[in-house]
Order: sequence, then structure tokens, then C-alpha cells
Amino acid sequence: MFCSQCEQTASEQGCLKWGACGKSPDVDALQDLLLHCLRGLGEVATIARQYGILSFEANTFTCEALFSTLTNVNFDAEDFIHYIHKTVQLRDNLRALLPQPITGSPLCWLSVGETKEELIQQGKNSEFDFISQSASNVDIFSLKLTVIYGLKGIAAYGYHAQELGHHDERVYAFCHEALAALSNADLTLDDWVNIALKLGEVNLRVMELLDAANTETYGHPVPTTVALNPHAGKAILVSGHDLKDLEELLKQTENTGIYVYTHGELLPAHGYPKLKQKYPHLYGHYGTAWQNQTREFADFPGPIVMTTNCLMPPHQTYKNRVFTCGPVGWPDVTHLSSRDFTAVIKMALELPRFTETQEPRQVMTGFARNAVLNVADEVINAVKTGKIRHFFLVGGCDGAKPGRSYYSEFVEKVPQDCVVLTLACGKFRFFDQELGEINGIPRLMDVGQCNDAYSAIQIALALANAFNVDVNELPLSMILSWYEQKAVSILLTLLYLGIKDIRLGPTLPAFISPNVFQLLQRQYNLQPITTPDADLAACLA
Ligand code: FS2
Ligand code: SF4
Repeated sequence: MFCSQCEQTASEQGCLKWGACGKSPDVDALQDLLLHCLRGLGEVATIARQYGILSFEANTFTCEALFSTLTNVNFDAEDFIHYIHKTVQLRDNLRALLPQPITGSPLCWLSVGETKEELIQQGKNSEFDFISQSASNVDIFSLKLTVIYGLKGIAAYGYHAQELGHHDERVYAFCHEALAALSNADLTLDDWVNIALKLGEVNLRVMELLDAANTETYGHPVPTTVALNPHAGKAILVSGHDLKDLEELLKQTENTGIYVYTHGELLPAHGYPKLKQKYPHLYGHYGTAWQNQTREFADFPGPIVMTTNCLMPPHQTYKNRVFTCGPVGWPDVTHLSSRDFTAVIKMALELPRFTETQEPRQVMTGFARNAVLNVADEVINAVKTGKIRHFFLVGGCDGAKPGRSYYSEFVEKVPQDCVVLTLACGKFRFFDQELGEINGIPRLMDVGQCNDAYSAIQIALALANAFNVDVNELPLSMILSWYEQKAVSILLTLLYLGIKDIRLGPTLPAFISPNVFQLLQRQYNLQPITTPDADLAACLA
């Protein structure tokens, strides 16, 4: 087994015996075989495009299948066996439409085993081949891994946009081309740097697509107060990132007396007018970031719907109350394949209710680009008059490592004349802090999910435009935390945009080789976090 795609990786090389996330070596091997087959599909789809042959099914499937291999999404071997066979079938269907046969490209013709054991062995062999073919140049290997992981991020965003009917053929074309490029032994280090930066560009496009999908469907987020204390009554908890799943559940729970709570990255859903305002039983938020779910899910009285990552190995105390949707999977956990939440609602009505009401507690969310830019004049004025000295974007993933207390300490130490923008699940370390306001502008603003990084980028670009400066000249510092592969694609987008001086932690990706990191340091002054005091002082200098 070899997997180094997330920050939680077990050693400096990667998880080699068992995933720190709970992924078994068998599932890892099946994921490797799936990727291997997707590379073949990528090659055939790229050639087919040259003949004007497009397959909508192959496009959307590529996103779903890649998304399923992202950290903490799917742990079910049977799902991967299905994805592997479907990849081969789609590849063969597309290949049959070509006017000329493809020669000299083994992945376009690869056949896969029948049994689970054969597929696992084939997956192990494919991983071994990929590593040994790349071993001669660690820096190219590092960039290939960066591209594979970044593709998973693009696929996740593409999947969510697709769910709401938004597509861009250019995104699919890039995914297929990049998958095909992994078999091209002639590509140089510079070629791989260019593919990685191109990935950042395409990721910006897919995030734009998702932003349009979310805002056109649910309205632009507005600043919204969200209750953190439970309401007496029956309850369903929804975790992950998928707004469409949440909307369907809200529709089906109308007039049932059930209160729906968000968990983790679904907190920003409360800011969307066509969710919160339309469905008053979208009551509040329960719990914090993904790594606390085993404790939080155990304490929640009702069923739990996991719409995307980050799923942890479910404990027996609540496993029978967990339901998965879309690409998410865990063996023996009920999967809802068609957004029919009847079983969830039935369980919620049978299970105990929240009985006691606690002291009211609340947080604010909904400071996405439209909300922030609506008060752009006030913000610009506050900067010009010296009332706001600096902005910090403290955003990204959370995780279990102790070094992540850096981020809460950092926010606590941000001076009174500075504003903190945040997004993604890393915010749960400080999301309920009372940071007050500057001239009516909140000092802590939740821009949204990791999926809303586009919104934060648009805020930065609009401010740069208003001040007529380059974005790197703004009084803005980016203090990022990473965990999984969406963070990889976002980082590549920021680098593609030429954004410098990003501080990244809590540790640097294991898959980035020392030479590749040096290159990023030289060109972008990308740097690891140090201590909150030292980094704050450097940002404000
Ligand atoms: Fe957090 Fe996990 Fe959002 Fe990441 S809930 S680390 O995969 O997607 O951010
Ligand atoms: Fe290890 Fe992360 Fe891969 Fe899981 S996803 S096996 S924790 S590197």
C-alpha cells in the first residue's frame, strides 16, 4: 500500500500498511486500479474529443469516480469494484466509436479481473508499476502526485456543480488530458510544472462553475445567525458539503415536526436564502469539524446523513444511524442512491428527541462574495482611514494533529484593527469567538465551505481592483491549513493566480519533494507556518 494524498499520512512517505484515515490496503489497491483504468478512459476520451466525439456520461462519471477516491469519502470495496467495471465499459464504448483503432497504448485496452481478489492484486501491481516507472525522478513523481491529487479536488467541485446542472466541457477535457499525461514518459519537469499550474487555472473555472450553480439555485448567501443550541424535538443531522442533498431532505421533512441540523462543512448552507428562509425547520448547527464526529455523532439523538467527506470509520454506538449519499460509502452502512430520505425520516421519528434546551448560543455565517462586496465601500473607507490595518484569510481544512492549535492561537492574537476572513472546516477552532466589529464590519467573517474558496478569491481580486493594486500588494495575508485534495487544487489555483507569501500548515505535503518545494518557495515565497507570533509579526511588518 502507498498513499500520501492527505496531511494525516502516517509517515513522511505516506501510509504504507494501513491508512491513518481507516482505509484498508485492499480498498487502497482498488482505488489504485480505478485510477489506472481512469487513465485509460482519459486517453480514449482525449482521442475521441479530437474527432468531435463527446460522452457526457464518461465526463460526469470521471468526476464521480475520482471524487470517490478523495480522502474520507468512500471505504467500501464493492463500490470501487463497480466503479472499475464501469470505467472499463465507458472506455470500451467510447473506443468503439473511434474511426481508427488506437495502437501502442496498453491502458486503452487493459482488461480487469473478475473476482475481488484478482482486482486487488491488479491494483497492487498497477501501483507498483506506477511507482517504479516514476522512481527515477523524484521531482517528476512529486509533481505527478500533485496533479493526481489536484484532479481529485477538481472532480469534487465538478461533481457538485453537475448535481445542480452546471458543466463545462473544458473542465472534463483537462481532466482526461491530465489523466492521459500520466502515461507520457517524455514529459519533463517543466511540462509537469505547467500541467500543475494549468490544473490551478481549470480549478478556478470549476470553482466558478460551482459558485454559479450554488448562487443561481439557492441565491447569494446573506449574513445569517445560526443557532448552536439544539431545539427540543426530533432531529436529523446532515454532514458533508452537498447542498442538493440537504435541499431534498428539507423538502421531504417539511411538516414532519423534525428539525434538521447541519454538521461540519454544511454550516454555510444556512446563509443561502432558498434553504434557510424557505425551510424554517433547517434549525441550526450541531458539532464542529470532521475529526470530532465520533464523539459528536454518538451524542446526537437522531439519524446522520453523510453527503460527502469527511467520513471517519463509524463507531458501533452510532453506525446503524448513519446513511451515506452520492460517492460516499462505508461497508454495511445504508447508502441512499436516489435522494429518497424515507428511511432516514422513519428512523428520526422512531428515535429519541432532543429534550432539553440549552443556553442559546449562535454564530454568524453567509459572508460570501456578494455579502462582503455589498459593503465594499465601507470596507475600503475603513482601510483608507486606517481603521482596518490588515486582512487575514485563515482558511482551510481541520484535522486531528496537535499543531493545528496554531490556527486558533493565531486568530486570538490578531490585533483589534484587523479583520479575519475564514472558510472551510478549519474555522471550527475559532468560529464561535466574539471578535466584535470595526465600523459595523464584523472582525470575523465566514465566507463558506472549502468549496467556496472561489468566493474568497473574488473578494481579494475585487479589493485589489478597488485599490488599483496587484493582489499581492493588498494588506492581506493568507494563512492556510490543508488536509485533503481539494486543498491541493485550491493551492494550485492561488499559485496560478500568482499569489505570493502564502503560509501553509500544519505540515507541508509529504508528496512535495524538497526540490519542488524550493521551486515554489523561490517563485511564490510559499512558506510553512512557524509560530502565531512570528507569522503575525511578519505579515504586519
Ligand atoms: Fe473539511 Fe473534510 Fe471541506 Fe475538506 S470536512 S477537511 O475534506 O472538504 O474541508
Ligand atoms: Fe493515509 Fe491520507 Fe491516504 Fe488515508 S488518505 S491512506 S490517511 S495518506
